[in-house]
Order: sequence, then structure tokens, then C-alpha cells
Amino acid sequence: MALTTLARGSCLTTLAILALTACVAPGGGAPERTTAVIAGSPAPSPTATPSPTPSPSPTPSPRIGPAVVQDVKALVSGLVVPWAIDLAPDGRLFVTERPGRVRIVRFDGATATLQPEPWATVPARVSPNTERGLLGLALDPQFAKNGFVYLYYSYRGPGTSTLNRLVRMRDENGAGVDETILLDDVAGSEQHDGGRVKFGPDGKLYVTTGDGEVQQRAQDTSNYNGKVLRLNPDGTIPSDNPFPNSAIWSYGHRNVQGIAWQPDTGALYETEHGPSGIFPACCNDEVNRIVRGGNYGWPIVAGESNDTRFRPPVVTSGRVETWAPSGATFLAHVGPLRGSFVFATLRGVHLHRIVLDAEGRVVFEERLLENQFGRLRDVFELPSGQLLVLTSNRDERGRPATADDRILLVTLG
Ligand SMILES: [Ca+2]
Repeated sequence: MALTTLARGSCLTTLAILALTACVAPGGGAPERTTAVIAGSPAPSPTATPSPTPSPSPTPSPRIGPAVVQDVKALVSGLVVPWAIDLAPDGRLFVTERPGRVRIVRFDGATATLQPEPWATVPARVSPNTERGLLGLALDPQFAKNGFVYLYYSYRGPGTSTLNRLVRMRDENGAGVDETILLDDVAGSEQHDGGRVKFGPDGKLYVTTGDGEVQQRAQDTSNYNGKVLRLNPDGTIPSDNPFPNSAIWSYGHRNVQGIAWQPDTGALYETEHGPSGIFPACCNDEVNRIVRGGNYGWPIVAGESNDTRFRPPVVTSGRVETWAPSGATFLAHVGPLRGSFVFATLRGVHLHRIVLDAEGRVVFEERLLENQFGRLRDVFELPSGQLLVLTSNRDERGRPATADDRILLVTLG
């Protein structure tokens, strides 16, 4: 797998791992799993104890038990509904704010400074107590060369309609220029606008959508609502997608706001908002393992079902409780938590961690940071293994603290 095709977070982490591996390679040893490596820090000493058998990649060793929250600090305060975050190779953090701003945080690994002027603004359609606006953001794996940044946002369409689009901008002298539309006219609404954008390990650009409050669209493969989409970085359709001339990668989704790839297998997982009806038609937020061309059931089934036409979820919130899951990541940093799937929850006001076995079954589940920082929108793993967690308390559904919204720097052990 080419390094240049990896998602940003995985890429940096992998580079760090490779740096360590290269460092100990003369001795033929595998990297010590307990060694923390921060990109840009001096190379670790080559005195790591060699193991008898060279290992081409770290063995996944997720702890089947609780993670320890060692430290949480507010890295940035005063944001307005930050939705997505990514790290540039030069240390800049790019953060979307739902009202339509892309903000820059200069981050040296310990302290952070929020730049007052936005990197870019887009004409996002926002209104109180809705979910639309500027949502996803991803940096190109070749950002250092091409400066490309991908954004997904809702805007005002004809009449009273809302539409969503994917655009690409380019970093020039520290600002975004040359907005280019890559995908347009995805039906939107006040709710269920999906919006996560990430590069996969295959170098393709993945975009998640919601049903736009018209449930039947999710089963209809002639539109892009209620789908996981897969595009070439230039917006064209990959020739190996499951439906000819279609960006659809999977369908039957209600509202997908989180995607991530398992660092060892490359398997794609997503988080999905379930319905908010009355028992038993309630809740059922889902985590799904996404396969090419898979149908995940919405709106015919939600949560667990015996209907073999649809792919079953990996885990759900059940019929009583709502997580409202959003941004997700797999922990890829070498250590006992590697391979854990972690996602931010809004209504659930916690960070959810699950551990999967080799067959993809959940063998451990826990809540971190519960009721401490309010609604959580996204989680991003830094090369150090620390997490950046975005709060979403100024979205008219939370109770913001004075410092909200915040970017938290979370250290797990
Ligand atoms: Ca489902």
C-alpha cells in the first residue's frame, strides 16, 4: 500500500511507525509497542530490544478492558459548532465551523493558537436547531504538494430547497482559493445531511450522506441520499465502484456522520443515526462494517433484524437509548489501544469506545468523558496517539459552557 494513498491520520501514524521500524531495522527487531513516537520529534534511540522474528507490521493488541483517561485539556476555546478536523504536515489544524468558516489552529504538539481570520468561508445554509451547514473536511494525502482541501456543505437551492455539495479548495499563502465543485445537488434538508469526508487507504475520497428526511431515498440507488459515496479525488467515479457510473459504495443508510478504516485490515466502518420515534421504533443508532455494494436496510429495518436482505449492524444503541453518533476513528497508534474504534456522541454526551475481535464482533464497549464536556462531534487521532475531540454545544441542542465550543486534547492510556 502506497503511503501517499493513506488517510491523513493513518499516514502520519504509519510514517511514525515506519520511522521507528527503520530505526531498529539494522538489528532486525520489531518496534517496541510501548514506545511513543511523535512526528517531527528526534528519531528514537536504536537501542530497542530486538525481537527474534522481524515483524513487518505491528500486531494489533487492543486491550479488552477500559482505557484510562490520563489527561484532558482544552486546546482551543471559542469555536462555533466545529464539525470536522484534519492535520496538515506543517502542523496546522484545519477545522470547519458549521456556519461556514474553515479555521486554522497552529499546533506544536503541546500548545495551540487559533488564527483569528478564517482560512476560507463558504455560503453554507444554516439556521437554528438544524443539522445543515459546513460539515466535513479532509486534506488531500498529497496536501504538501497540491494544497488541496475538500469540504462538504449545505447551501440554499432553488425555491425553499437545501442542497449539499462537495468542493475542493487550494491553500495559497495561508488562505483557501479556487473553490471547485466536485459533486453537487445532493438533496438536503434541515436534518439528515450526512457530511463526513475522508480519504480511504485506497486513495479514494469517501463522502457520507443522509436521507435528507425522505426515507425512501436510502433504498434508491438512482440518488446519492442515504449512502456512503466513493470518488476519485478529482470528483470522477472510480471504475471499480459497484454500480456503473455511480459514486455509491453502500446504501440503505439513514444519516451517516462517521467513517474510519481499521488500521490493520483496512476494513471500513461507519456510525449512523437511528430514528427518534417512540418505543419500539426508536433509537437503534448503528455501527456498521461497510462492504462494497452493501445494503444496510434503512428505512425497511433499523438496528437488529432477521431480514437477510440487509447487512446487520456490528452494534447498536438498542431500542431505548440514543447515542447520536458522529465522527469516528480507529486508534492506530502502536500500543494497547490500537485497533479500538472510537466515536463521538452528541445526545450521548460521551466518547464511545468498542473493541472488536478478529471476526469483527464487539468484545468490549465503554463510555469515556461521559457528561463532562457535553455534546461531542468528532474525534481525530494525532500522530502522538493523543485524541482531538470537538464539542458541539453551540448547535442549539446543548448547554454551552463559556469556553465552548472547544477542541479537547485527550490522552488515553
Ligand atoms: Ca441498518
